[in-house]
Amino acid sequence: MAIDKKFIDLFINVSSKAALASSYLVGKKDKIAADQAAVDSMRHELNKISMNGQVVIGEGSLDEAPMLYTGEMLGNKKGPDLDIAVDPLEGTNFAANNLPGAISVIAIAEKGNLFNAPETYMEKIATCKIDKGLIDLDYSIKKNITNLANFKNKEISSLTACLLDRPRHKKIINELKELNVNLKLITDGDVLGALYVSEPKYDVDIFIGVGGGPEGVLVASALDSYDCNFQGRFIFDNKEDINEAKKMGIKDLNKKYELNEIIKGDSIFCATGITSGDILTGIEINDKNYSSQTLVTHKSSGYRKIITRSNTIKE
Ligand code: VTB
Repeated sequence: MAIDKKFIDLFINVSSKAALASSYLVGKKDKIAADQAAVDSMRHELNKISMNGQVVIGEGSLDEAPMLYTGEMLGNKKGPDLDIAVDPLEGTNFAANNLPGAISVIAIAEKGNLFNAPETYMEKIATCKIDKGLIDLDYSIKKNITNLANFKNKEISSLTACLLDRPRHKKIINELKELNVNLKLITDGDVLGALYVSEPKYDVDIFIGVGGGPEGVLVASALDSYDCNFQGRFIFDNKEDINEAKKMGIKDLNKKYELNEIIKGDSIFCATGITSGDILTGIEINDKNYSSQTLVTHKSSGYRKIITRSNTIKE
């Protein structure tokens, strides 16, 4: 079964409005307020859609977050059963400090097809489409990079790796430097970080490292539509997370998840720029109008586009 194309427009509207709501708080040094504005808008807009939606990745659980919590039902119940993953404001630091790369993200799949990710860290690796078995989280950096260079018929020194700039990545960064791989270090926002591998124009050959698990699932849905390669492994390193994982039915805590285990079947992914970055222009407001840019994918129709829209701001 496919998700009807008419939903593409509806979800572009959801992420654009959330981005607009958050944009009023850009540079105001208040991450929580910027996030809350995006959350409130998303919830309001999602409830207008004819669907029987359920949040599988949201803003925490019911007791922690009043809105868009995992398990929350959304929509008017007069439509298909859908799984919904949201990150209303990905890059809260970017928005609070008016830095490039804040986005509003939503991904949708048919019920039961989107992995219900625990809120833990995840080891991730993403590249363009490659031959099976060429890149693996269990290989050394050297093996992955050499295999990728051979596959792309490129010199190792012309490859670029994107990673979150974190002390936990010191070893990987040093190994990449020794190999002469170019580095693109990002301070936050690893949804966009992983998305760089989707198109040659972004000039990133591999995304690697440890980031948020929910962000991994979100980006996997876009990478699936781009026919890219993604592997993820959750990190359960404390009792609480281990218990949570068990409650969620995860039996093998060290399992490596391939793309088709994270997202199955059809999906729609929308990411709207809040502040401008390498991939998306942020919200621009002119008097009573605003323009937004959204990266959209729809797996079954092969739709992959950056859509620019101008709309009137409703009071
Ligand atoms: C990433 C990134 C987020 O958190 O998942 C990262 O996508 C990972 O966590 O934008 P740490 O900051 O703890 O390393 C963010 O940077 C912030 O949620």
